[in-house]
Amino acid sequence: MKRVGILGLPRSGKTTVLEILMQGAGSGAPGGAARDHVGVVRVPDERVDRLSALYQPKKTTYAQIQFVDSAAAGHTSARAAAKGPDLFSGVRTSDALLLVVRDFENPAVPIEGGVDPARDLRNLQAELILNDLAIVETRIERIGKELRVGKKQGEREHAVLERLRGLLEAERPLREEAFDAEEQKLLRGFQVLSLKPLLVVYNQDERSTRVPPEPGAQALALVLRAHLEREIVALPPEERPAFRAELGLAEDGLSLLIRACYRLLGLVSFFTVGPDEVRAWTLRQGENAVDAAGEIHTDLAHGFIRAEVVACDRLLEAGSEAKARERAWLRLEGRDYQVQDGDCLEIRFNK
Ligand SMILES: Nc1nc2c(ncn2[C@@H]2O[C@H](COP(=O)(O)OP(=O)(O)OP(=O)(O)O)[C@@H](O)[C@H]2O)c(=O)[nH]1
Ligand SMILES: [Mg+2]
Repeated sequence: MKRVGILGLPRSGKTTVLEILMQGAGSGAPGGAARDHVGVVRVPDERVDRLSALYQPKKTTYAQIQFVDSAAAGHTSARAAAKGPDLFSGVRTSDALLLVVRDFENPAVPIEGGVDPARDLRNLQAELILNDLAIVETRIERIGKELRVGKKQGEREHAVLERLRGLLEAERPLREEAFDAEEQKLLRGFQVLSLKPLLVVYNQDERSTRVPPEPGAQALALVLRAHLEREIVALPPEERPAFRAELGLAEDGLSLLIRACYRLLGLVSFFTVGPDEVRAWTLRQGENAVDAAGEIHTDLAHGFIRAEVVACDRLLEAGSEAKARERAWLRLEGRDYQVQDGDCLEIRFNK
């Protein structure tokens, strides 16, 4: 399951955003700001509904994305100096970041210097870069020591780290850079934050007409009226559309956010079908049949032989796997097959 980490300055609306994502169902564990709140969000998908209508399975499972509401950003350096807890630990292993930026007036929640989302966004981005720089420098120091005592295997890593340091010192987020396969592999181990795809959310009130700035490569920005959206998800589902129409809001905030995360992460959905379960899974675009098998179970990836593939539209049109096979719409694909959005897969594997 893909994880999206929610970050933002204190009182910017992070928890409110998570509550919307949870469709007003509550975000789970109560607790103070320092504690991570986790929400698993069901991804609405009418293809799953249609497959489920066809198979009448015992169970229907939608794709899920996990959202983590982290502790507030800010004061990281002071904390680091005091060797306090890592404020970003909750989002360090996430696949993408959702940055909540305050763009609402609220006298009950004062903000130093007044509401200024562009300033806050700049500060947050700088915070991520500084945090990455600290990681990179610590690692450079350690490898430097090893190199001095004659351990040569760190040379390549050292070169990559020096490149990262140069970029970060120039205040360039790593997500905007191109890295080759070897560098990417190294980077994964560092868990750097400015490399993660970024969704910037301006949390706006009715008065604001600010437009978020161009967020750069591998990033998206959107406007959300979190306060209002939360009121809407607090209503029973059948009352929501009318209320939304009354307010002149087109798409609901929930699906807006989820679709943005899908696009940002370059996600595709694939399905497994049968009388027991119809289920949607997510992969990153470009991932192959073995990756798909691994999402389902590691055993399936290890013993992978072949995948039987049919596009879900075709399967729905044929009405059954047998009829799809008759029409030669089912294909056998090997390990390297790039899974397409909407594929139904059956993995053949050795136990
Ligand atoms: N007027 C107004 N108030 C908002 C809006 N969004 C959030 N708030 C309020 O601002 C306060 C902070 O919102 P939260 O969602 O708790 O923000 P947070 O980022 O999780 O806060 P911390 O976890 O304490 O850092 C709450 O009192 C919200 O009701 C908004 O769009 N308009
Ligand atoms: Mg909060």
